[in-house]
Amino acid sequence: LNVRTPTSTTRAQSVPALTQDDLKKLAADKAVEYVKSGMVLGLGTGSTAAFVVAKLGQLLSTGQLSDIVGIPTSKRTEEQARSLGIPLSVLDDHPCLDLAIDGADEVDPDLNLVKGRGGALLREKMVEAASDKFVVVADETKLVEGLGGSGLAMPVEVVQFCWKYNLVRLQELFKEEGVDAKLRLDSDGKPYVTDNSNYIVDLYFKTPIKDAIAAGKEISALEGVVEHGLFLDMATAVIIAGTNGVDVQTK
Ligand code: ABF
Repeated sequence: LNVRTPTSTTRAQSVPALTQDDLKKLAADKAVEYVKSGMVLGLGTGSTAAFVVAKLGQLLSTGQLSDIVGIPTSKRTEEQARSLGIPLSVLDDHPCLDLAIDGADEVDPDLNLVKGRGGALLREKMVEAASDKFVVVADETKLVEGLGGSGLAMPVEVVQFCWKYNLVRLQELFKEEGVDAKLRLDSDGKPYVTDNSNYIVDLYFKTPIKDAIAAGKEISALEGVVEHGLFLDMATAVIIAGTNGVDVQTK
């Protein structure tokens, strides 16, 4: 696995040919090593984060972990955690978290992220911003040289009211870079509705975003935008599982 100049890197042994799910599970298992009994934990959303939640449930059931409280970042994660007997709470009651663990859609060399293709970006950002440490779990397909560079969506959560007005404004904002803005649809072809009853406009950049900090500020400044999927300077560690092993990159 080629790792781009992280501030610090540790390497585990290499592993034989594994599926993408195997890699996600490897990253998840490594992340759970950061969890200690008594912690208040942010529980991420998505298939990699689901492996984390499953492992936490297993450790609780065997008594290897106790007294943790989970703050789920989506209704899906809440259901999974509840089914595993993980005690749950909300930010209102636990505004300071010890640790959050979540997946990502893109990870750049400075550990900045695109998140939210799973649709849970608002709750993820709220929970992860409130966490003392935020550990990202991903497989190596998520590595990019620049955010927006994967050709896949960078989501923006918008209020339903006049969503098209905001879609056009988002498209205008990135006229120079070249972007396709599309309303996210669910499997029935209806607008996808988030856990917070909003819509999502997905931005498909033709080239990586030149200045992600500026882009984030400009998107946030649009009235009717609720949150965007740029998670900048938030991750304290990124655990990347690849065909050559597991890398832990820290800031
Ligand atoms: C969440 O799940 C999201 O922020 C991101 O969109 C997605 C990653 O999913 P997966 O782990 O299934 O690739 O972490």
